[in-house]
Amino acid sequence: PKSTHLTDYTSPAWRVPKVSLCFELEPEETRVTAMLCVEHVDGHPQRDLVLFGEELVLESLSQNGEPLDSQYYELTKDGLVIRDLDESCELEIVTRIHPKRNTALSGLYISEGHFCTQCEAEGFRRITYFPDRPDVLSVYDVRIEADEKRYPVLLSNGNPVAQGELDNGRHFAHWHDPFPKPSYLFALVAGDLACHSDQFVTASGRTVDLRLYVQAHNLDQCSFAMQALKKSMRWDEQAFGREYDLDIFMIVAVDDFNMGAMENKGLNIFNSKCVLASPQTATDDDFIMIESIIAHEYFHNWSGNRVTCRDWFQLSLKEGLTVFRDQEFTADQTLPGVKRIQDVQRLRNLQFPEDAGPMSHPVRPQSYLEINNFYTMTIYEKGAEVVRMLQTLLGASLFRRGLDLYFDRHDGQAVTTDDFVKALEDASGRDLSLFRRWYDQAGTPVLEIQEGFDDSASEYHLSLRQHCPSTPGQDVKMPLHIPVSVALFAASGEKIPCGADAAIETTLELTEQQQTFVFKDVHEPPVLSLLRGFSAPVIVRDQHRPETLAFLMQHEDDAFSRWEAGQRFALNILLAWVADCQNDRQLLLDPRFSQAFAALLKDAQSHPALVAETMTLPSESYLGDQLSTIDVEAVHMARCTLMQQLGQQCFSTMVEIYEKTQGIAGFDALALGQRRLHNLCLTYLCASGESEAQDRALQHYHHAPDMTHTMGALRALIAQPGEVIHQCLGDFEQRWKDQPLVLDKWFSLQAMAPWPDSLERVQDLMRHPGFSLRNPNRVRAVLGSFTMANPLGFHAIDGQAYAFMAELILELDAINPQIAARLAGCFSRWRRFDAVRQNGQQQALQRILAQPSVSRDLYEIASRSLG
Ligand code: B3K
Ligand code: ZN
Repeated sequence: PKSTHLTDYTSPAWRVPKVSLCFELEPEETRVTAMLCVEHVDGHPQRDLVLFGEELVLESLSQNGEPLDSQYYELTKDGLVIRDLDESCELEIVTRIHPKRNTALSGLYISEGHFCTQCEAEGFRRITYFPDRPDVLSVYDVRIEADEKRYPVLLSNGNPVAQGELDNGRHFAHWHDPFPKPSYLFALVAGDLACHSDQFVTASGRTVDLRLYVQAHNLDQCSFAMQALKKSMRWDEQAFGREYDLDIFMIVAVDDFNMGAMENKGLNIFNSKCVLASPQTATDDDFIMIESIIAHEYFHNWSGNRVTCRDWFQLSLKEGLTVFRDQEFTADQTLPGVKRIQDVQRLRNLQFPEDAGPMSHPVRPQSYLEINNFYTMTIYEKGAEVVRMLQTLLGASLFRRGLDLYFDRHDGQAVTTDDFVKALEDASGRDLSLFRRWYDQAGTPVLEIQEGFDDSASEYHLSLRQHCPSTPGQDVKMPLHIPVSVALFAASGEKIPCGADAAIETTLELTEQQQTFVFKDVHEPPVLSLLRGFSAPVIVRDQHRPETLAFLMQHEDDAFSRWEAGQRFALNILLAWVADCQNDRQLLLDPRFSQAFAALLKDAQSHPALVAETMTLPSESYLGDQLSTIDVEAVHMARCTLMQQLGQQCFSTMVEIYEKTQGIAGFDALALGQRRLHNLCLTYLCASGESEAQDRALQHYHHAPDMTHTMGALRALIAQPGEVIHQCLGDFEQRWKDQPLVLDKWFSLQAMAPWPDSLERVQDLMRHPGFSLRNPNRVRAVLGSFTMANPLGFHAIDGQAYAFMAELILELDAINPQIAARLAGCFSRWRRFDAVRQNGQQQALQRILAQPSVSRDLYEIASRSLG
């Protein structure tokens, strides 16, 4: 397979200002008649019209109503090349496609009897021959014809124009989208769907119809998503001055979907998992996730749709920016500090390892084989961090001015990340040329610090040094422009002025490999608070002593930094314990940590959410990342033992907190935090091993008023196999076996359970009548959870899980390459393990690559992982 390079980009030779599509829908075979107005770009050296196409049957082709003679076109393996067209003409292309056979879920396919589409990144070429690239923008007219009984609802982008009856029980609908858009934003839905509707009045007073389409039996799970949509629409007006632009905004929920959701213009299509929710079926975390995805897709209407990407190398232009926007939205709805902590955790647990492994790539990659493999943590989460740093450097108001200029200047265009940075430069007057390196340089920078205090001069000196480990294809790294927010604490816990105008917090700008910053008028050796709010996506190397960490846990006023002090403290202990496990030493808890932990619990009443985050120990995968060789058993043992000891030592306090946070209702930040704490205390109580705790958990399960509590009990119990958890799991299955989205929680929990015989259990789950390899949610629930969240099971030393997964991934590849490729990411960290596990994973990757029919998606992941 051939890779695509950023440096090979050339602008399109042909424009397609207008497209009319007519779909004659039938599951087995659908006819698509496409009418393209094409115009050659004056002076463009390329004269041939190159159209992409995949899995299409060409029925006919004509220019201005005249059939094209076969000497003027050529069918290639990637599509269709047409020669000697008039400079400007109308091209009619009739193709046939096979929605029912489309198990890849890209292009037009069927989910639960409904037609739906997924065109990003390159699915439109599976619908018709087209210049399927994001820099070709067209106005779409879409006519859909289908059987009226089976498909009463017919939807596409834009505004509805007409609908009516046809012969033979068929009907049609006609949609027009006045905003020029790239083909990846095209969407069509047809089916027997129920509708939950509402309205929204925009800031300028236009009324927009809002519609949420779901299967009739899910109509009672729509109201939360609708509220979230309205909140998002209002928030984007208030926070960013962005108003909605069509007369109607639709969301459709489908059960079979490769990812979370898709921002098609005016017609967002969602994985039903990311829409449907009621307190009975969804946890607090589900609700928060749903709200943020609704917001994310809605925000794309400006950051992605009105202003889109020139090519797929610019993907983070829309994704990084939109993640940043949805993070800001959620922060505004809840507690900003807690939201920041969660985002940092996500980045560290998922993006840092990606950037430290064989799949590492810059926020703007240089090349790819299959673009669908590049919807990564780096593009999304690191991309959002890059935007956040820009905001930090410019300050909120200049940043906002820059964004306004960006949207204004590029409305209706397909642009690059450079255009984005340029708009920020022009609006702020700042030079961001050095900053641009963040887009091109892969890897997580490491900051090293050195402190000095000059008593006689009353000066505190802080030296910062940056370096970035080399990444595949990038050996030489340049210094980056890194905003480092700092504050200084006096021993009293008061902050010492350290910035201009005696500010108590300041942002240092590190632009060289090493710089020393001098703080004057500092009269005692201060305690440094570094990288407040996690002001840059970097790793800080320092040797914080336990006393300093305990001090910061107590006095920090920046939520992230306070949490961070607790995490570091726990991390130091856990890492020492991993070594102790490996050397058969006893695991003895540093009393300073128990004290700090106990002190933390005192704040449970006032800051439940923050305390809950701080009580949550670093994940096993993050711990593994800190070791030179990942030792899954020792890591698991160390972490479980710390939970056990903390549970034992703080048992009565936790019981107290648990009881005080019982029966909390409501969805405000306080209630969310209290419920989180409630469940977490139960987990610690169970971890203590006291039998009383198990009884409590069983009661908790049986009296759970909602799914948040139900899952709280199951999660607390899952750490230990036994009678109680099996009883609860059996009950859960009976209760929810007909609700696939809820049953996924049951699948996932068991696939993650760190019990012996994990592989057999996973194989059993796959034989469950509710499981199917064809449904991405089921695959993620069972196999995604097993490979990503059950290190003990997946990395079992006998290597059986590796071999099993290799075969399964190949089986899946024949059904759905995107899902197979995602899953294959489980082998990408193989070099980080011991020799036996390295060998097992290498063999799995080689087995995958030995398959002659392997897809491009899977080939790219497996071959890059193997290195
Ligand atoms: N833009 C889509 C992701 C498309 C993934 C294609 N493989 C959803 C989102 O990020 O909003
Ligand atoms: Zn997105």
